[in-house]
Parts: sequence; C-alpha cells; structure tokens
Amino acid sequence: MFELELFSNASARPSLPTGVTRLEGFALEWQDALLAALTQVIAAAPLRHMLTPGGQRMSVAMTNCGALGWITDRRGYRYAALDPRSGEPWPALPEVIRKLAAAAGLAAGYASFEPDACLINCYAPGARMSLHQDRDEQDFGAPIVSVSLGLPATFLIGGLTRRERPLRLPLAHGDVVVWGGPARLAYHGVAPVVDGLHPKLGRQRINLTLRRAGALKLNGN
Ligand code: MD3
Ligand code: FE
Repeated sequence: MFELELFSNASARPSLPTGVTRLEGFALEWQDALLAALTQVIAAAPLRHMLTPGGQRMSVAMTNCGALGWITDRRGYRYAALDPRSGEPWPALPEVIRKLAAAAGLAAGYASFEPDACLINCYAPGARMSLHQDRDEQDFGAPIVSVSLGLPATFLIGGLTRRERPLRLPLAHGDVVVWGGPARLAYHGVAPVVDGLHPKLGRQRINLTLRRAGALKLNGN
C-alpha cells in the first residue's frame, strides 16, 4: 500500500550530462535499410585498421561515407574527401542514414541536422576506444549523432577535462545518442566490447558517428 519506491524507473536511471540525449531503440525501425546500406558502403570502401599518429594500430576497424571521412595516420587526425586506400571519394551518404540523422537530431531538439560525414566504426570482441574529445570538426554548434548496432557496448562519458571520472552508459542494438551543447566537447570512449553473438550482426558492434565536419551551410548552400 505505502511502499516507498526506492528504485522507481526515474531514480534507477543514471542521469545523463546536459546535452546528451539517449533515444532507446530509435534506429530499430530503420535497421534493415540501414544494414543493407552499410553492406554497400563497406563493399566500396572496406573497413580497415588505421594507424594513430603515434603509430599504433587502432583496435576498431573504420570506414566512412559522406562528403568527408575521418581518417588517422602517422601525419595526424583529420577529415579527407578521398579514401586514402582507393584515392576515390567516399561512398555517398545513403538516404536512410541522412533521414535517421535528421530525425534523431529533431528528436533531441536540433531542427536541421545535416551531417556531411559518417564514420563507421566496427568493433570485434575486445576492441575499444580510449577517452578522447571529438574536435576535428569546424563547427562545435552542430551535434553528433551516434547509432549503435550489433553487440551491446558501454559508452564512457567524462567531462570537459580528462580528470573527471567517466559515467558508464550501456547501449544496445538500435540505440541512438545525440551529443550537443555543453556535451559536445566532453571526453568519451567505448569500453572493450564483450564477446557475444548478435542475431543480425554476429560477433561485432558497428557504430555510426554522424557529424557536421565541414563549415555549416548558410541559406541551404
Ligand atoms: C561526442 N565513436 O568515433 S560516439 C568516435 O561508439 C567515437 O564508436 C563512438 O567516439 C563509438 O569518435 C561513438 C560516442 C560519443 C560519446 C560521447 C560523446 C560521442 C561523443 C561526448 C561528446 C561528444
Ligand atoms: Fe569520439
């Protein structure tokens, strides 16, 4: 009758930093079109393990679609219009990814999110991404949208300095997270992916990171 709700849904849920919006299962209704589009992109621009500027091979395999692709090699981190592996432009941003990004942006309060870069990160069991900031983009006013597919993962969300102890945010297949405003430059990472078998993706996790990397468009140009 008068039970205290010690663990109501609201209080059991770790509160997210301002500017972080989690959209649970948001991508599920797009998943088949999304996976078909990814298969095509990866056929044209295969996943590869890039080198950090320090010469370490990244445990995450990557490729890109969209006008700009994020790359790293001995010369540094940057965006490039051409895939260095082929010398060709990255595959175009598939319509389903553009629509998903815009819908997720809208759901998080961003009226017109139009990404020009989609980084595709592929994690095998054990792969991880250490704490870092995303700061290779030209306009930090635009949000970042990330889409998690396949094996579950745990995002590590720190503060604006490396010092802050990161919060752990578990994510499942189909979850979308929008990072903007005061969270845009937060340190973040991905804990080592735990082995498992996803019904559609098998032993892997794929994350799409959608960003506005180039200058923001004015008046639709
Ligand atoms: C942005 N990738 O590629 S974004 C990356 O799961 C990257 O592969 C993540 O970080 C991944 O640079 C998905 C996760 C993320 C988490 C916290 C953030 C992005 C953030 C905080 C501020 C800005
Ligand atoms: Fe990042």
